[in-house]
Amino acid sequence: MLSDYQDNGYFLLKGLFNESEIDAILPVIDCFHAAWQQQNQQFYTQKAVNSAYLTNRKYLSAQQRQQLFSLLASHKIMDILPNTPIVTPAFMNTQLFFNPLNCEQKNYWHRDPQYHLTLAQQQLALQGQQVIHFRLALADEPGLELIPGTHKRWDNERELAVRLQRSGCNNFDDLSSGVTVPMQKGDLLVFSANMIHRGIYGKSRMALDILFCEATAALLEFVDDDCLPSVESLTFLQNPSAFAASIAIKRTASVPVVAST
Ligand SMILES: O=C(O)CCC(=O)C(=O)O
Repeated sequence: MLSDYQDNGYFLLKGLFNESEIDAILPVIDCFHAAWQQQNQQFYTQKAVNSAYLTNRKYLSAQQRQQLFSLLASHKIMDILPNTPIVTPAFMNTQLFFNPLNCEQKNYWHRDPQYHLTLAQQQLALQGQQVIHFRLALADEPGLELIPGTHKRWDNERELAVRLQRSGCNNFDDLSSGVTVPMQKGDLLVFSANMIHRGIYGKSRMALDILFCEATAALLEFVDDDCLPSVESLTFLQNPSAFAASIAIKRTASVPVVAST
């Protein structure tokens, strides 16, 4: 897995979770999604393809949040992190990807950091600290299209023109370097946030995305305190180390020592 990640920037784990494990978390996801839609009606109806901050207290009960934290800190998820280049993993955020209401809406090629970094900074980020997506398919979905190797190389001329909509290109134009990775319910796709990618809309897609990063203050600046579990509840999680790392950095205190169960 690690060499796949190093070479291509991604790997797919088929059937990591079984049907009943996914079904157990769906009521929590559905509850979040319904409440989020209500609060973000205009955005949802006009163009949204994802929401974020699922573990925030705003939408879920304490019990629902704990159920979600238990999944995110499960051995199944956490045991994959040593197969990535992240040395000290910290939890960053969660996102939920769904279909846009408008069936005509086009998907778009991007690198995640392009929305907050200059081009020069994006280039530098290719050698810097990693942010990695763990995308868990909650239903069968067309998946993602990824450009292998772009987690460590810069765009070629065509990729850059498409991604940035230059020289008459659109960010939804096809790129011959793209590889489509369809996903089935329970599959987990691990991929670099830096690489060029786009979602593929269709089916009843619903994917939970967990973002992990290297435990550095610069990256954890993006973490919302209200999305983290309480220190007391960490002991109930199978492997709380990524949450503990985020809490410690956010509090600029030492990492709480919590044994894995
Ligand atoms: O599924 C999508 O629509 C896009 C996914 C994506 O861009 C991401 O996870 O960063």
